[in-house]
Amino acid sequence: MKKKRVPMVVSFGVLAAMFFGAHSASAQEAPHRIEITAKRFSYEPSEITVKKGQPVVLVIKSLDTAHGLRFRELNLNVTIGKNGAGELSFTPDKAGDFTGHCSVFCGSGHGGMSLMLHVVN
Ligand SMILES: [Cu+2]
Repeated sequence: MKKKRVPMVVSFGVLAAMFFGAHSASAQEAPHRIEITAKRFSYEPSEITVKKGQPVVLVIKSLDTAHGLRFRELNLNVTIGKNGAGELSFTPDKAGDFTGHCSVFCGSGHGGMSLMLHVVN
């Protein structure tokens, strides 16, 4: 009896590993959500790292006035209303460092309001 059971347990284990392996592979395709807060005149965090080829959603919330976030090189821009929120969904296709700037004039420190995006392989 025991001799017959062992191969069945092994093959079930292999099937389970295949199933869960495939399942976790598709779970990795879900966008990576990164929450960012914006307030005069900075983003928190001010630096983020994402993986090339992995879909990402940046969720930006304003804690005060209207702001925005633009990555000129990546052709991305979102504007956020007063105390509002906005999202940037994209899949980075090149590695490098990209600086995002606030795209809505928000006061005296607006020009220096930036966020560093690192895209790694
Ligand atoms: Cu601004």
